[in-house]
Amino acid sequence: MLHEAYLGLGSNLGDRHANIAAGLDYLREFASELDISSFYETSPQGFREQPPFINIACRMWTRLSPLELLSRALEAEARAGRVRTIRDGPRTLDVDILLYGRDVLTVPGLSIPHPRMAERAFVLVPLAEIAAGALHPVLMETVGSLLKRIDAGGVTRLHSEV
Ligand code: GSY
Repeated sequence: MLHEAYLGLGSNLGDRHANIAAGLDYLREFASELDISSFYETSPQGFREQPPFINIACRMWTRLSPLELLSRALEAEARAGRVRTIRDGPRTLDVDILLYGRDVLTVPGLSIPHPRMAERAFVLVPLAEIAAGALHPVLMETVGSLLKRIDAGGVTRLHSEV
């Protein structure tokens, strides 16, 4: 059975475009369809003393379970050479599962929907571009409606997918 999942990708170390493009190539191995937002340059949120990020969102249809998808997300990060040092610090590639259909799930290492997505402009702006009508199954609001509630400053559209 195919499941619709939304992922967010980000990079602020090394060749940010290449890191995200490589992450997308890897996702294509197990996505039967992949829709990709534009690339956005975004100011760092959380730990602010770090370089700007490039963030994107994508929608896929996949046969993978949430935990299988998590394991592939971690593999994509590892392939990009990600080393976990400072919490919330710079990274070559970050791959977060944002939504998985309307599933609500919390297990060690994984919460779906992503627990901080509703407060993050770097998530909601790219996501709203491809899925303004997608429902957050806990807040019971669409992505477009969540975006209207936050300050979307610090997010600049660069270009569509390369
Ligand atoms: O999991 C998200 C990593 N991250 C980001 C990010 O991807 N983009 C921006 N702009 N700020 C961030 N802070 C953290 S942590």
